[in-house]
Amino acid sequence: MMKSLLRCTAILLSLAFTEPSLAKAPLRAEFQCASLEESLVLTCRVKLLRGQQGWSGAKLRVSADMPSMPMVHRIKPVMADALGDEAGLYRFKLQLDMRGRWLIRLDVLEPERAVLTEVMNLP
Ligand SMILES: [Cu+2]
Repeated sequence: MMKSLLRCTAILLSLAFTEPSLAKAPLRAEFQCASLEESLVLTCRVKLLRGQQGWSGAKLRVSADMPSMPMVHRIKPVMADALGDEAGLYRFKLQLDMRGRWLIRLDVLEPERAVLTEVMNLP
């Protein structure tokens, strides 16, 4: 049933624009996404990490765009939900409107601002 299981544990660079402190470990996110057969709904878990520590309590907004088709898609942003069973674990569901290569954008809104991105292929 889970036809396309997209796994990604890439280390993402935080495009942080508020934290000048070099003492802080970088923020990163590990995505695990899946879509049901024929479906354009991408269901993801994301683990937010500060160094090796799961980072809980963040407010996360998720959106997506196709790098190859800028301004064409209008994907409704969603807020991620915290999954209480593990520190730093969140989940979200994105309704996409096309197969192909998507750039998932994670906006960390609280307690500090950062942007994390990940490329996902919806085959
Ligand atoms: Cu497109």
